[in-house]
Amino acid sequence: MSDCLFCKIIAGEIPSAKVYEDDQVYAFRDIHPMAPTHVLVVPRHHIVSMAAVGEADDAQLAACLRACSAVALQEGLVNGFRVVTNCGPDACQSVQHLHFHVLGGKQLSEKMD
Ligand code: DGP
Repeated sequence: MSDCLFCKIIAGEIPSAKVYEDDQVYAFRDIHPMAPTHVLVVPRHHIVSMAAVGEADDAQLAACLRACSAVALQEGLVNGFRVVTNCGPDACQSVQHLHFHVLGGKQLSEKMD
């Protein structure tokens, strides 16, 4: 989508700190990190959010989860990590392109809200 921030990052029109990529997924460091490792895993094909994955390709969704695992391994998160995706206004989704936050490198909060 031409007006989507993450589509522009994937296309290289906006710079990003790449961590991982494959044919389905692009992953880069969050601009406002909430943990020592905070990476955004994004499908190359535009999907708005988890609410829209019913329309998405199974291989692409599986690739996102595998990429989260690959990023955690690559970042050395041997003691654990968290994967979060915000969906819609109640969850404070701010970029309307499905993405998974991979967080780790410290003891994360028990709170999930
Ligand atoms: P969410 O609130 O779940 O939609 O997460 C969006 C994330 O995107 C947020 O943690 C900040 C990050 N972000 C926003 N703009 C940019 C950007 O231009 N570059 C990078 N690397 N991250 C961005």
